Amino acid sequence: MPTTKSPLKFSSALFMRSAATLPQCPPDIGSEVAFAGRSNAGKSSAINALTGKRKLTRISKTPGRTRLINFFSLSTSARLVDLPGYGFAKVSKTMKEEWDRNLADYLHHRRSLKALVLLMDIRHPLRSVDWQMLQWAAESNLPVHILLTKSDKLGHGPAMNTLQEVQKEIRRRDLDNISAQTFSAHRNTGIDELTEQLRQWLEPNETEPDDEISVG
Ligand SMILES: Nc1nc2c(ncn2[C@@H]2O[C@H](COP(=O)(O)OP(=O)(O)OP(=O)(O)O)[C@@H](O)[C@H]2O)c(=O)[nH]1
Ligand SMILES: [Mg+2]
Repeated sequence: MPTTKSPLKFSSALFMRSAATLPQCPPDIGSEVAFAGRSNAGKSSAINALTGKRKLTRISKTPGRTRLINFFSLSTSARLVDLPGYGFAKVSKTMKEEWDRNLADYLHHRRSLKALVLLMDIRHPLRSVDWQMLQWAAESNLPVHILLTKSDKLGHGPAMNTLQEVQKEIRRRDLDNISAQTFSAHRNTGIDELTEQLRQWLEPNETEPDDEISVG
């Protein structure tokens, strides 16, 4: 069967649709990677920086801007997903509970979800909700790539120290399949590393042998 040999082009990302609930999501086939994290962490900004499209997904100074699950297609079978921020408290309790329920529903039941990019403001990494997400991902065998965002807010030295601290803390908790990097959407730093990780997750495996190797 022919496989796509050309690498995924993030600049050709197209908005597909927004969904409030799981049944409104696009068909659950192919592969997708979701950008998750506390409200205001920089999820939408990271997707815009990655795709080089400043207006692909909405950014605001008002936390809670992304209220729906937004899907972007990269190819016929690969998608990026911009999730609403979790832990956002400035809406009514009922509304917050409804968002959290829909988000949990997506995370637990979406079969094409292959991995998470978990974003944390580099000045406030590893809050309790982030640990909950990391714990849940580990239990669900979902790999996670952490972006320590807004790294432009710290100098290079302090940013690297924070990265090392985060890596150390993750090793201490014995969680597998978690990687981390620093990132700045404003300075466009860390994009190559993120692109590389997403390609590994989203591109079809081209190394599968055509012929069966007989053993014995
Ligand atoms: N300094 C700096 N600010 C950033 C960076 N990335 C995002 N921001 C700012 O952080 C705020 C939130 O960014 P968003 O991308 O909307 O964050 P989000 O995680 O999508 O937020 P929700 O949709 O509310 O969950 C905006 O004011 C951005 O301009 C960055 O790399 N550097
Ligand atoms: Mg957003």
